Amino acid sequence: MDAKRIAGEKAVELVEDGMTVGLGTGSTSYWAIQKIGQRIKEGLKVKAVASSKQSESIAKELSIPIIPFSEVECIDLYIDGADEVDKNQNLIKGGGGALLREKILASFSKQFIVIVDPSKIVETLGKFPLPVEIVPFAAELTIKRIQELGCTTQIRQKDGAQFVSDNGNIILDCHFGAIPDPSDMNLKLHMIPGVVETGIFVNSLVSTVIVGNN
Ligand code: A5P
Repeated sequence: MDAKRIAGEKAVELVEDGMTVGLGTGSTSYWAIQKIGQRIKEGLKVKAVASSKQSESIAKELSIPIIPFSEVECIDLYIDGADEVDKNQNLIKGGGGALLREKILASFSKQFIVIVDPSKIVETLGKFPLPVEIVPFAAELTIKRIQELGCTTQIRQKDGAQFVSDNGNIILDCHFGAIPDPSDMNLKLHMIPGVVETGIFVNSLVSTVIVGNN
């Protein structure tokens, strides 16, 4: 079986009746969402919140009850993928462009379960371009400040047009090569006005990393 599927389905074993579950975004989370849908058909009683419009629509097709954030008291379990996981369980996320909503969910969850295939495990973060969400206003100036931190940047495109996040913002892919101190880089990026969120998820947000092996 596909390693992403193995990781996604393993994480869903942690889901229990009565929980509010956070649904991640991407091709690994897809399998977790499918499995939750299957367990609901078998009688599991949960509510869910989604980290993206894409995951919300997959969940709705599977009749997973999605509740508005105004009704969320806490998220018991948030299951999501990652683009890189370093030896200290710091992450890069946002390959799908949903990093802001994903970080909000991770920070409000009692447990954040990261699901990956072995290719995502790295010694040091940064080979994968770091996604940073920035506001469109004066984006050129914000980008200059980000580049001063030692990276080259690309404004994310999709289907020949500028990618727009679910929050109406730009995603800037930042090529650092290596990010030896993820926590420090996250802080430095957050100091720049115009930066909304970064794809660095520091290890204090992470409860468990499940690596699927096939
Ligand atoms: C979405 O914005 C991302 O954070 C994904 O969780 C990440 O890109 C992993 O995606 P895959 O599971 O598709 O590799």
